[in-house]
Amino acid sequence: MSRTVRPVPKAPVRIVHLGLGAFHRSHQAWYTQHAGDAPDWGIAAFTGRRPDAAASLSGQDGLYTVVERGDEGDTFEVVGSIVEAVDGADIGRLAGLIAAPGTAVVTLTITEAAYGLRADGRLDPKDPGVADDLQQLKAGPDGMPTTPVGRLVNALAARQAAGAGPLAVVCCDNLSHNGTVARNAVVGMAEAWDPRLAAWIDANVSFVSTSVDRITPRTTDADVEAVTAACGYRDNSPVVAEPFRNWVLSGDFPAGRPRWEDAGAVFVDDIEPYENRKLWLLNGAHSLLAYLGQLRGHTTVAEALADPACLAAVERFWDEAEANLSGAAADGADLQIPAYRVQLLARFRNARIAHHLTQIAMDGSTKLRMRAVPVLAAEREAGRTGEGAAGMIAAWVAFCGAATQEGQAIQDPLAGDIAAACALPGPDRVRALVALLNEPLSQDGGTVELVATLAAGFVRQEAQA
Ligand code: CS2
Repeated sequence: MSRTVRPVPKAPVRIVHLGLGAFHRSHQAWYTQHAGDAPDWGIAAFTGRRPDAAASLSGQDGLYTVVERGDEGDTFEVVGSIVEAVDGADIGRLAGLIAAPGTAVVTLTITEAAYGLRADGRLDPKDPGVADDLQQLKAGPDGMPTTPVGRLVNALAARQAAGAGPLAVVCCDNLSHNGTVARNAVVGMAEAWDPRLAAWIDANVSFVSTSVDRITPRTTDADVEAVTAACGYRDNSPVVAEPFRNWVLSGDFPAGRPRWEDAGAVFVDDIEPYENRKLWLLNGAHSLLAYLGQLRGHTTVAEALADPACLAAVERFWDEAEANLSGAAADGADLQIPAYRVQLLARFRNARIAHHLTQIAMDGSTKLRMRAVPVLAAEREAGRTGEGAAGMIAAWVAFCGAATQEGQAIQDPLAGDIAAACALPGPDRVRALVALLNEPLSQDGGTVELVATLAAGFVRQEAQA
């Protein structure tokens, strides 16, 4: 067992993170701990959807165990790079830290759905969170923005006022062009509040794009017990993750950054090929398994992949994705797609990682826009049916239909629209659901028909099971 404990004294806060959850702790915090200059880079992490995570971590001085769970067994490491864990509602502390000249980097894992953007990538002023936060920001010092983007914009205004200089915002959510998405959200909200702040952000804040990867299921009570048994101490907030990890980054760090490359992070000029490889092959297969697997009665990724029908659907989608992926990076580096696929199957088959399909199924409308739509659109453009990508959308359509019929809530930012679409008769229902993912595809009669036929097949299979 390897145990690395935080150097004493605590590293100074130079990174502020929004979205303190399991993935941040198994990924960016792990990389920061393993950077050669780790003693100079402490993280202050603010909670998002789980405010209790701050209290739990603070109770153990920010320290927690990363359980690296391989096929063969577990290894344990204490990570100490998070030096402050704060309830996200504490916008005063957030503004204070972001206004501090020593703060150089802001990292984000706020979920794909939290950027409040329309399908065209611009700020959606009708998004309830965006609309409410704009009112809060306009209310001045008494305002209490509640979305991560609203809170960040509020804090950047404090940095502008303090004259603390430039910094980098590093988006670590699974979105295509995630740096641009973050920029659109932050600058869009600033523009609607105070155009001078928007101009300052444009001139001083760089938005770094990244592709992040490490399978990190939700921690269970059994995981807590396993750490107690193996390590002899009680950790209320361990994180379980697969041994594999990957971080590709592209962009400027005007105020510096940790030497994450010492821990294996890779810095590139053009991130798109890496981003598409990961989003389409890994995340795409995940979403397909989440919907088709649940329809076929499976609970975890490993279980679903052991079902030949699910595996065949994944392979069909991967063949299409691969046909539309560039096999080389801008510098000519071979992206080794066939080997990447083989490695992914092994990662998914790690049965010691219980990665629940319900966790992946959340926020499907946002995820499928990035995971299925680009492949389907490219296939249609090439004059092919796109049956593999259509199959992922069909599995989602069938899943939404079944959940609605059974009266189960769908966790999705568009849950209301999904419910309204599911109430429509057959062909209209499929068209309306596809339109929530991509309007032009919903106008393509062949695609809608294919999705409808595939979705009907998925439902029938479940009924027979
Ligand atoms: C998953 C991802 O929940 C999901 O949507 O596809 O969280 C996935 O596990 C990570 O991106 C792996 O790096």
